[in-house]
Amino acid sequence: MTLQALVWDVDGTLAETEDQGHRVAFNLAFREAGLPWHWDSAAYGGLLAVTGGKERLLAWWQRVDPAAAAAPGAAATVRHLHERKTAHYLTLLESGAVTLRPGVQRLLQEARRQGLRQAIATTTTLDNVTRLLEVTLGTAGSGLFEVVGAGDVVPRKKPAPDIYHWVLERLALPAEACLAIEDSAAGASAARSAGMPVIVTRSRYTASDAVGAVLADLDGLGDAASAAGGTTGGHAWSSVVGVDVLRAWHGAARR
Ligand code: XBP
Ligand code: MG
Repeated sequence: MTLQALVWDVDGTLAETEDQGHRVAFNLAFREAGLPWHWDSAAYGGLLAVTGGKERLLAWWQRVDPAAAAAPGAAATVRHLHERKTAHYLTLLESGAVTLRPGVQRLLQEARRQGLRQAIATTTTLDNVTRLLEVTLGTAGSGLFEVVGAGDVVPRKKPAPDIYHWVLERLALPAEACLAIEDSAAGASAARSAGMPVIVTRSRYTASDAVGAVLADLDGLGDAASAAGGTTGGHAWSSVVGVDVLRAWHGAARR
């Protein structure tokens, strides 16, 4: 089956959003609420094992103060803290704290020119996606994506396949006609469980993730200034990821 759509993850894949974005925003929300919590860069890597900001917050709270995290009103506190975190994150995006990873804009535009359909499947909040696309790609940014699956539209976040199923239903395509671009073990697992072939462009916090079977395991998409590197089909690979390369990998997987 020929490749018809690219399905992009956001955090870690389109942009390195976690360390300078989400983590900073969580800490601002904690300080504002008078909480003595602070997530440093190193500790945050471990916290990412729980996907979803509200879920991550609750898991942390259960670890540091299980009684308080189980008390009535805890869920409302998590919701409030997360709302404030999202507000801080949006402000950070507007300040230019986060930029697209090398090669992302190039591949998005090339895919559009070649008539590939494009969608997003992410765990993060929809407003975060919309604002990231606006500040990095301008007002036409969101228009590149036919379907945006984000956050709480599904009950179970990655590594569950739910968000990929949600997106596939709206694209009205079989999973094998698509290719997911992910950066983490949880993301790769979500796509694979939905039956979608996947490539991984590892990000700051996912360098040592066990990503499982993927069409290509790379350090990025690469650009004219600097090639991407990694492995595909058990062989070392170094070049720039373009639509032709994606079509070849996708085709080889289907044979
Ligand atoms: C991203 C996430 C998100 C972000 C924070 O995972 O797990 O929780 O860290 O976003 P993926 P929210 O890249 O696999 O989609 O706070 O809006 O949930
Ligand atoms: Mg990701």
